[in-house]
Amino acid sequence: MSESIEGHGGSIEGHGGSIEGHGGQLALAGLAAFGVRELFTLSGGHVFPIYDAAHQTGVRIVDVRHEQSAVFAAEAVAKLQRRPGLAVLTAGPGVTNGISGITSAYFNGSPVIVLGGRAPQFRWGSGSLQEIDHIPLVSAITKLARTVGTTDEITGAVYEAAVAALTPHRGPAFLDLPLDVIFSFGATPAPEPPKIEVIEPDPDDVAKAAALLAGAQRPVIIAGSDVYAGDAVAALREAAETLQIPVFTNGMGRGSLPPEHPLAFSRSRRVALRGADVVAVVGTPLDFRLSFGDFGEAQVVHIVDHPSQRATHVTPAASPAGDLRLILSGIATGSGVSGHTRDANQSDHADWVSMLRQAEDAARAAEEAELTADTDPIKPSRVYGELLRVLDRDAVTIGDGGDFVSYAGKYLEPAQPGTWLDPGPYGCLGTGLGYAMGARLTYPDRQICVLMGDGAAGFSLMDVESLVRQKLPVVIVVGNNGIWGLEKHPMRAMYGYDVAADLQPGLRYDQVVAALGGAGEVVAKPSDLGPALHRAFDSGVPYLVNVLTDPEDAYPRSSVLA
Ligand SMILES: Cc1ncc(C[n+]2csc(CCOP(=O)(O)OP(=O)(O)O)c2C)c(N)n1
Ligand SMILES: [Mg+2]
Repeated sequence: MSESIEGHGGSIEGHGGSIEGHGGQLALAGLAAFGVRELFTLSGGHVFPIYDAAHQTGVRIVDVRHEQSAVFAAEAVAKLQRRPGLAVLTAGPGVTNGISGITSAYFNGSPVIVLGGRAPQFRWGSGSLQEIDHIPLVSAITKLARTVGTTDEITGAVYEAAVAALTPHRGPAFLDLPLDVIFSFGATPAPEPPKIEVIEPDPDDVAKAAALLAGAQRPVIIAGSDVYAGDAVAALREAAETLQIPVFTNGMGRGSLPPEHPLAFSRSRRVALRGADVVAVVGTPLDFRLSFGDFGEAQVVHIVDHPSQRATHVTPAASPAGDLRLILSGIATGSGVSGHTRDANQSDHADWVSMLRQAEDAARAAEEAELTADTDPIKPSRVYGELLRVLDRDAVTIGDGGDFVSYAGKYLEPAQPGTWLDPGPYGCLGTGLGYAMGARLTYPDRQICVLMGDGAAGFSLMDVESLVRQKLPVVIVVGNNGIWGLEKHPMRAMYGYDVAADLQPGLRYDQVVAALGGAGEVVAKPSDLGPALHRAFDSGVPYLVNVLTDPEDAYPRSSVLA
């Protein structure tokens, strides 16, 4: 079979398993087998050959107004679709503008590929435009970072980068392509169909974890992003149902069990962690979101997708590392549990589950007043009370902000896995519109809704222009309290005053969106929220609902920084 893709002055030929073309064509050829259908970028001459290759091969070019949005969009694609998301950044400032996005992908274990331009190597050191060695800048925040030295190597290097990004523990990979390398022509063998290594867990580690969970009286599972990334949601559910273990979730793990599932819990986490005798944390680090793995008297089982992810600051009672499907299935079947069968050892934990259900129900009942609060100014919780009525079960919700997004995490309940995007433990503001772009491209027909603080809005709102131009409608709900709430309230509490924490009150972010070609409106009364949200989802354009919320309202939290 012979395939030919005509390029600008070149062609990519498949003759007996070899491909030829310019550097851009050779780069995209390296990703052909990975299902990459789009690239996110902001124009720069250093990477024109990649655009030419995309243009010729039907890879959609989605261009943005700040490189961080390109990387965040690629990350959303990677997170939601579990395949490489591609960002193409021009040399120098293009790459450095992408650094927060790459770092977020690194913290989130997202398989993002960043292809950077690079000043020509034939006169390296002479002071070419945008000449900087990116590799030292990105080495600490990628799984693989290197400069491709010859045109013939490009396909193989890109392929290798994609395999590295997809191999657990997943994460971003970076290549830069010097101007003289990418504009030249070369030839290379066609890559083999990719095989991603399945990491076999140590059976003794699995047996230890299985025995602890099977023998526990008051077990709890906390499932995080790698459960979704590792396609282990079904295995998680099997383990939870077989052993009757209550499940809490964070990150992309949210929605692994639908909210109505008898073992799905969210509000009673504190009660659960205080009362548990065994806590199994699956596919997420024992970081600040999980009190650093300190659950009082409970024994900790840390289940990770690669040995590198084992916590070093705690000593878990067991820590199986490897393919999460294998580990969770092993736990479900009592794999390697010696001395007794799982059934004989298993209790149904009925009292424990029902105690947690009572705590859960009580917390939910107490929230009702918050969700329906009819105050002036509007309480942020009321925004979520209204959204819960409007959102479809498969809606993708995205959080970008401080307190306003903490409420989103609390009140929005993803009904399916892979429908919630937050910035993850790196906590970078500004993910909002990039994530929305990636989500809209992934799901052309679903509701895509960004929950944004007014402060967070400043980082990416200009990319409404990119969304409008590329016909990617999304709904943006801004909790406009006129402050950097998650900073102002803590600073006041600490110092008795605050600085650098005020924004313009009542700012018309909706008019910004309208000026960029979208639409929007201000909402100042609780009763206007519902109709405004319906108009937003019906509008078919990027639409910003600018909700003026109460600046005195502070999300109740125990710790901000540690
Ligand atoms: C890029 C970046 N800069 C600064 C911060 C620190 N920070 C965390 S939350 C927050 C306040 C967010 O304010 P806003 O988006 O208005 O949400 P609110 O808390 O007011 O609801 C800030 C500044 C951060 N996390 N990321
Ligand atoms: Mg704010």
